[in-house]
Amino acid sequence: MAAVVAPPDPGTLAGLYRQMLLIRRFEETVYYLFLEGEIPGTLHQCQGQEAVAVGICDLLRPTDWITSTHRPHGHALAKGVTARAAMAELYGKSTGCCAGKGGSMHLGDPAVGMLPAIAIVGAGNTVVTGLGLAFKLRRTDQVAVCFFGDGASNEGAFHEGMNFAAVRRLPIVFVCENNLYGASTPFHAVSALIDVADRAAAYGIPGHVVDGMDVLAVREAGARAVASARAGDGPTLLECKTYRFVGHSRSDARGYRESDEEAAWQERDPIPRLRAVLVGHEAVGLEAVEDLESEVEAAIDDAVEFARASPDADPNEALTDVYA
Ligand SMILES: Cc1ncc(C[n+]2csc(CCOP(=O)(O)OP(=O)(O)O)c2C)c(N)n1
Ligand SMILES: [Mg+2]
Repeated sequence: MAAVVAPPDPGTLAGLYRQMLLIRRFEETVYYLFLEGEIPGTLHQCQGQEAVAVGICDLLRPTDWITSTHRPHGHALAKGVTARAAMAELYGKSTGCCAGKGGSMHLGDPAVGMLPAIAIVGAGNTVVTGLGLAFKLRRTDQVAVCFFGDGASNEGAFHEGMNFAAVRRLPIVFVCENNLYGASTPFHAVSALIDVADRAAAYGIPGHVVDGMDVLAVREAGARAVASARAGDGPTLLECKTYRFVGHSRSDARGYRESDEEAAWQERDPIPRLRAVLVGHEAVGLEAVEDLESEVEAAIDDAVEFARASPDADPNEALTDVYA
């Protein structure tokens, strides 16, 4: 099949690397801040899965929308929530993207086209059809993307959402991040099919398996799906095979996984993979990559300082933005 996006120029490649690294460093930083008791609640982190959020969101416009899950940090940063606003939200500060009222599992901001994340597994798969239907009725060319996990693909809402989107030819891309586990349950124990993508056939829409550890592969497959949705040709299901390098949530010691399996996926880490391409690129090179890495470090340090210095969420604001 012919490519629908031009091969990424050096600026685009550097941008993809920067975004993935920003997400990785954000996650690594909040991991320690949480253990030190600075960040309340719990965390579901996405180290290892960065290529999916970044490869897809790079294709979207600010006016396109995404839905996300209990594991939303990467989606939020990739769609344009700033590191400051995301960090402050995790701290429960009034400067957070939801004024500190949502925390980790509800990151989002309508201003950048991200519905605050929904932690009910599979719920986004029907909510996204409301976005898609609105875009269609208003005759805009906006696209909605629904990020969800392999576990969500066994919820009724997954099937309802796909069926409704297919039958109404809604401008939606369903992006399954198949990280092999729903909490501690391996996908093969709860699905007779190996590939979630095969389920698309039941709804008469295209379904594709994508290497979710390769940001360029995700971007290429995503471009086709986004273009098709924007052109009015209806939804696509993309299944990105990926892996979370960390536990399901902060209390998970990962006893249900073999260390060989973890090591094999670590070998496919999408970040060093793209770094090698950039370092070897005649128009980029090591020095530019190192500059970019320093920038990311500074952005994360700045986000932490900003969050620490911000005021707590205001109890008087509890009901603001809750009811229309
Ligand atoms: C309807 C519902 N059932 C159960 C849960 C508890 N729960 C939270 S995350 C999760 C696993 C989800 O797995 P998956 O969809 O593969 O996403 P991943 O955690 O791998 O990103 C479960 C069972 C929930 N939040 N919502
Ligand atoms: Mg999963």
